[in-house]
Amino acid sequence: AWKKHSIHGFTTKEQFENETVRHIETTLARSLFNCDELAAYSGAALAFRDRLVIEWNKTQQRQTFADQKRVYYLSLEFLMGRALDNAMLNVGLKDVARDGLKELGFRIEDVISQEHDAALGNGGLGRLAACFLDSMATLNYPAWGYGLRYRYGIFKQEIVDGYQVEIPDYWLDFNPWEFPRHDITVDIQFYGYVRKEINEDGKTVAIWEGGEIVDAVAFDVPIPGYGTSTTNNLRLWSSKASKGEFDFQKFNSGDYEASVGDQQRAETISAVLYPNDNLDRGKELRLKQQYFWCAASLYDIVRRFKKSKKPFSQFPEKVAIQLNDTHPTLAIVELQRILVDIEGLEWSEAWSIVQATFSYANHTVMPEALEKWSVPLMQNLLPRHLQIIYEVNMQFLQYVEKTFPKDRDMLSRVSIIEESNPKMVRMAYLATIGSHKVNGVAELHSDLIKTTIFKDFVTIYGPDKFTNVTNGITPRRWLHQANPKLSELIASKLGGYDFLTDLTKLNKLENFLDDEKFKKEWQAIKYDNKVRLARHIKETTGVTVNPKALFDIQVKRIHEYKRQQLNILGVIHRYLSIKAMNPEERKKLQPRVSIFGGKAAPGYWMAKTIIHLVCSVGEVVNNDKDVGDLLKVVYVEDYNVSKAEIIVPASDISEHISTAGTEASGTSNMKFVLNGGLIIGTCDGANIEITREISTDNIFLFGNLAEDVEDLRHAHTYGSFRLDADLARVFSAIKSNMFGDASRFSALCNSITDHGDYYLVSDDFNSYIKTHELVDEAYKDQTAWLEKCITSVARMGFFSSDRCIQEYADMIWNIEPLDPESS
Ligand code: 26V
Repeated sequence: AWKKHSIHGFTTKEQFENETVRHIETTLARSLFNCDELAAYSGAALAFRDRLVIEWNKTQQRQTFADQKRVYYLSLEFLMGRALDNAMLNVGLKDVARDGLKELGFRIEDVISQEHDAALGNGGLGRLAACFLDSMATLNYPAWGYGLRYRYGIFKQEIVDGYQVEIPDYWLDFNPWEFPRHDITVDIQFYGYVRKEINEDGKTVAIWEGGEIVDAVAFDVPIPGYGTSTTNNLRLWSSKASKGEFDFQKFNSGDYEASVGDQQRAETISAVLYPNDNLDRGKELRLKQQYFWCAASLYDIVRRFKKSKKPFSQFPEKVAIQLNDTHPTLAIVELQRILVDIEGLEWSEAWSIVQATFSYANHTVMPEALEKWSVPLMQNLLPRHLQIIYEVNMQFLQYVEKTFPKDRDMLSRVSIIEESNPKMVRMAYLATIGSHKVNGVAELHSDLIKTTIFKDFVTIYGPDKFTNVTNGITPRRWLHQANPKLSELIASKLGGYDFLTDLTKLNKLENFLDDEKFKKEWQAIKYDNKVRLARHIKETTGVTVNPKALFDIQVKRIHEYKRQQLNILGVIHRYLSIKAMNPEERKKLQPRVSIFGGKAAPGYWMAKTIIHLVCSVGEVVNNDKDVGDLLKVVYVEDYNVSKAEIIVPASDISEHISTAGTEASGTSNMKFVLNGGLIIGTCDGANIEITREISTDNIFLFGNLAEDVEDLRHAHTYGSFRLDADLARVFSAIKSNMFGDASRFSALCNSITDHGDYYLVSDDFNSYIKTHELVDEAYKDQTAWLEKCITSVARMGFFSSDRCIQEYADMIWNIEPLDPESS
């Protein structure tokens, strides 16, 4: 009887217009007479949302019915960016929407740009999670994402007088892409104490009592796949005071300040994304966030499994849980607690289930980013979980002692508990012990973790537990959406858009390297993309840049290891060279625009100093009449996903210049090459595999190798090192107050000249400068340059996140796709 009521989404322009107008007039209760771009966005978004919801419901039903194994991707960050453009393209109705909006009097680009980015992440790790969701849906995998619904995403960055200023990012005013599920709430317990009790079977059981309860409320976000009706779910948890806990007594007795205080404390848990990446500060609220989200997600997953009435022994056949870094490691402990304390399983049976369920991806080797939680903090907040961690550790250490009796130091090295003061829980070790697979995110990185942080664990478990899955990016957002003209040109040559779902098909582009018309079109598209970025730069910074100049771009979080300081010191070197030239020499120079963008963690003082140096250099260089178009230096404010969609397609060369061995993978390197830009980079992270795919002819590599870093650092510490002469000149210029009061930059300069140059800026400086000269040289031959770009794009197939998800699915999760057409 319900069948005849089943709803279908719009497919024609007229239907789209009807739906959009209906939403504007009824859902939003607005008159069409004062319909602005924001209203048009809202109406269009709601029209597309309806379409997604229909497929979303069907997908969830289908997946429940099929009863296959599902994967749950636990990530504290999902850097989604905008949803409307993506929904239009994935559903295949962007052209319909463009025509419809035009008839209603709007340009589709203006409508799309009304949307606020969903910026629930810091950088690469969060964007990777977003690309994975896209690929999992596109490949029809039954997959859910679980995260936190932060009220404030990553802060908005303003540059004021050359300094970063942070503005809160309140993004939830109007968010048509989320569905509150007030019926799906979970009680989450904190603090309290553990009591032991003998139950009726004579077994000792642990009972966690007391403390406080906070409610987790589910908000669901539909994740459409490209060219498939599969629409997966991203579930984000929001915290609120539990009904039972909210103190009406206090409220009624007039002490509503205290009562509202309790409420605010509860809501604080999901209030804000921590804006650090790569620095662990061990704050209690962060641990609360982690447990809140893990406990809610695990409750949800176990509840879903229990509906199937299967025994828990089959849990790992139905459930795979992927940990995005160590942030969700408490989920391991929570599942063990549920199985033992609540479901009554034997410890060892429960632990086998846990290990078979979880897998852990490591995203950094930088020691300051490795999570550790103080034992007293955990004892207070999660007393039962700490007991479980101690028990897991004891059994693990007993095994290690038995297996490696000769290595007495091994026990203290591999113990989950670091014997410091206070004692610390090492989350990466716990994640490794509780998982059946551990992976790094690029080959070099996966090798490095096996020889550094997890060396002993390779000895203990054997090498097969550790594997590599090189990161990837979704070609839907990072080619088709960000660079529609290039995507169209490629499609015209390859006979359709199949490359968007099988990126290796790009290799056929190499057949067109002699096609002059094709190459002209390619070049024209790059130029248009540069004009678009130049316009953005003009509007936001006031600086005029010449789109004919070489665009040299470094956009990513600001961090010493990523070495934006190397870049800006190189720019100063270029400036000094220009100043020393006569007009004849200057004429032969290749004009350049050096473009920087990225946020510094609010407490990361050195990173903020780097931003200030870039802005100060820009101030001088951009106003120097001797220089003109030969060099411009700009800082693009508030780099985020939607800005990346403008910036990435406009690069001639981009910089991926981390100290060798420090950048786990990098993913923007892939985005830039896929959009027909070349890169200058170190032998680090995925740069190495990009080189292998596209060949050394098409990339500008420089600098020392990871294997030499230790010795070079040693040379700095023991004084057997001399500062590069060019770099010394750059420092003199800074010290002469050429870029304003030099004292503002002294800590930055001293870190290189006096404090060990940990990131090896001086060691790589000469090779960096020389390599940039090669770039200038190569750019002069525009035909050869263009051929390098096209060849590189043709060889980028490997870096699709589809390939990456396929590897996770086959090697780690052991899950099968569920084809929507087959049922
Ligand atoms: C760590 C921490 C430490 C505690 C405070 C908050 C916080 C937030 C994020 C992180 C993650 C650091 C690791 C990370 O972001 N790794 C990046 O992962 C990318 C995706 O695999 C990879 O491309 C980058 O090279 C890597 O730096």
